[in-house]
Amino acid sequence: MLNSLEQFMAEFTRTSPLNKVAELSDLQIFDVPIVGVASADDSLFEQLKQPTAVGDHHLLPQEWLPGSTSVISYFLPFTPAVRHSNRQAGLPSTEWLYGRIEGQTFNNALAQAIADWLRNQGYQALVPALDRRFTIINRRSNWSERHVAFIAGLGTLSLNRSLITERGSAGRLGSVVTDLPLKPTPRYYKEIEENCTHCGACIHRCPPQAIDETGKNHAICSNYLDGVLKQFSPRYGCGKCQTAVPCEDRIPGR
Ligand code: B12
Ligand code: SF4
Ligand code: SF4
Repeated sequence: MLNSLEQFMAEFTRTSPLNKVAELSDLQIFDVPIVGVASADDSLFEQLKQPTAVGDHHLLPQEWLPGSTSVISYFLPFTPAVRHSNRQAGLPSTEWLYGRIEGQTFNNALAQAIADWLRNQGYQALVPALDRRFTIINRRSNWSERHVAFIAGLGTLSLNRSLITERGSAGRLGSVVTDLPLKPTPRYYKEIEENCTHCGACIHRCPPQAIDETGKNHAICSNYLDGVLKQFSPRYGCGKCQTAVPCEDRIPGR
């Protein structure tokens, strides 16, 4: 069943007009996603309620969808055209700005299409990011896609807090909770930041110097993004810490 779903997701990504930007010569935003599965009963979901992880408001899969058994998480890698355009220093490239805004519209459509596909097979499905209960409190959401992807075997966090997958960190994440029973993806890592070499390249890429050897200051990053929004509204973004770095499109050192 997972194979058929992955094929559906790949086809949707290849053919959806939402994954193209007409005003940028039909630029394709994302490559085909990689997919991981977590058991809805994985004890790590409970751990995310700790204040040091995400917080008490982070909902369990069963709180989103009673009776759920699996969480399907995916990473949509940006195409080389989007990634390479953002390798210059300073302001985000036009392609990256579209990747953030139009890219998220496509990401939402993909998540919705997965949920519809599952319902057509007779299963229940829910997209937390599109649910009316979804909220963000002090820059901490009640469904953190990076933490969910970590549990689903897709990759680990990093010095700058991005998730690093086997396709790198430059891309976007999404997930669907379902009562379809699926085999969980084994986690090939043990540590929270295992895929990051702590090389420090992202420290020097960050325009407002939000990153240092100890991690990333979300407030500095967020304030900088607010400034970018003022300049490029309705688009914004930055992602310099995810481009022209060794973890842009791979797990560094592998
Ligand atoms: C709020 C938010 C922001 C805030 C805060 C960012 C953050 N990292 O938390 C601001 C505005 C600064 C921001 C910036 C950006 N964002 Co943002 N953001 C979000 C959002 C909506 C929620 C994030 C959240 O809940 N954070 C929770 C806090 C607690 O996370 P944390 O501090 O990193 O967590 C630490 C602790 O949990 C600790 N820990 C302690 N105990 C334990 C135990 C376990 C088991 C684990 C796993 C961890 C753990 O480890 C973590 C690292 O130290 C998500 C979408 C979503 N619903 O998830 C997107 C998201 C994180 N953003 C994303 C992106 C792409 C960006 C930007 C690049 C902007 C852009 N598009 O140009 C930048 C920079 C990203 C970066 N380097 O972090 C992507 C990330 C993709 C990736 N590869 O990781 C996401 C997932 C959106 C998406 N749908 O794809 N973002
Ligand atoms: S650039 Fe280096 S230090 Fe920064 S997240 Fe990537 S691997 Fe880690
Ligand atoms: S998104 Fe930009 S401002 Fe935020 S941490 Fe990355 S490089 Fe710095």
